Amino acid sequence: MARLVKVGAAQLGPIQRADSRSSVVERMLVLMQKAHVQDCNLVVFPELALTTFFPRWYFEDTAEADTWFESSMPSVETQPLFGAAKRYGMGFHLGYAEKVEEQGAVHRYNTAILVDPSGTIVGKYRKVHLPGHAQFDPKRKFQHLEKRYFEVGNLGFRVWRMLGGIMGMCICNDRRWPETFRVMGLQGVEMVVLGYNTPTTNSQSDEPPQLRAFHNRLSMQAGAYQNSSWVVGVAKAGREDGHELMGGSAIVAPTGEIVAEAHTLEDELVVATCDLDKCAFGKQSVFNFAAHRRIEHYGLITQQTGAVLPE
Ligand code: ING
Repeated sequence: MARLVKVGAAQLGPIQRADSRSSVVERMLVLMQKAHVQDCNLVVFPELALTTFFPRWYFEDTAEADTWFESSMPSVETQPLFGAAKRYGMGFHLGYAEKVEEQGAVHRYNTAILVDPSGTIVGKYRKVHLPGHAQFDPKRKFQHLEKRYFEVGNLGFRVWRMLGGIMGMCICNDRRWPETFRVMGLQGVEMVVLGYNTPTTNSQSDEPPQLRAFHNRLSMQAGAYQNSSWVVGVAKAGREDGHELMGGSAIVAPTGEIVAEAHTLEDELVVATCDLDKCAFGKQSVFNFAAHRRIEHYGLITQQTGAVLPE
């Protein structure tokens, strides 16, 4: 019996600074309803899906950025998403800015959760690879201040049994680092879901947009192929207060092939039926880790952070 998961990659168009969470949740509920009509088992929303991509804005007092964070999940504004999941019997993945008190101190993370079809949060992930910078950088065409507003995630790269398979999560820049997928691959992951907010242009160079779109696909396709896992990458896209974010939401098969892709920069549901059993051949052959990996030669990967050049 094939283990099928019908996935709805729920790309969001732009969210302006002035847009309320409730207005965004309304848009998300429309996408969940569309997914329900198509019998999806899982809906995947982007990174920081409830608000504009606020790390583009510099706040001298970082407490001013707290308006973009969620202090509870579900919250009053997001509760309808959990209700819809339960009503439809459909799981979902949501990215949001998390403000939490732990060990007697307040922490702020770029977070994502996995919610099962009963509307229960079954997994949480906090973004490990924070791109950009912590201080205002006048040399950049625009700011990317994730290192200012978020701490490095402290939950690692875990997997969870859900929807009959082994699910994993990461967030945006994480997809560019092979370690992200490999750590989940070493736990048998069969579907990695991730959201992203990726500027169409580079704040430090004249990198052409089509090259950045290529890197987006390359990162997700490589992660999928090299770990024989499905990968679902979902954009927040379009022009937010004058700043362009790329689209390109995609569902990638364990072979590395893109099976469905967004074609707009708006709210768009991209649907594919993913057979989790398609992961098995790669895991038993070319990427049979137990048979082929040689960890005695991989030491530098965890012993060294930056590159050390030869004499
Ligand atoms: N955004 C971008 C991303 O990794 C980036 C930042 C773009 C870094 C291109 C390097 C190259 O997709 C987030 N939110 O991580």
